[in-house]
Amino acid sequence: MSETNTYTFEVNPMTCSGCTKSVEKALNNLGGVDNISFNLENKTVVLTTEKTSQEIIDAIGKTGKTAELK
Ligand SMILES: [Cu+2]
Repeated sequence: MSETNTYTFEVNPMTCSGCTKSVEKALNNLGGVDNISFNLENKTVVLTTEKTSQEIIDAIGKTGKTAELK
């Protein structure tokens, strides 16, 4: 079993439910990501994953957004 970690990322731009949907889709396509929870006010996403934080940043980057580990 792989080690899982919980990370918080700030994502920009993230202004509406369309943004969260595209990020969520990218994370689901990546796989190995659970408990995805968005906060639009803080522009953050919290998730649990066996991936590295860099893999998450790269996956979110493919949506044209930037992700920064908090
Ligand atoms: Cu949006």
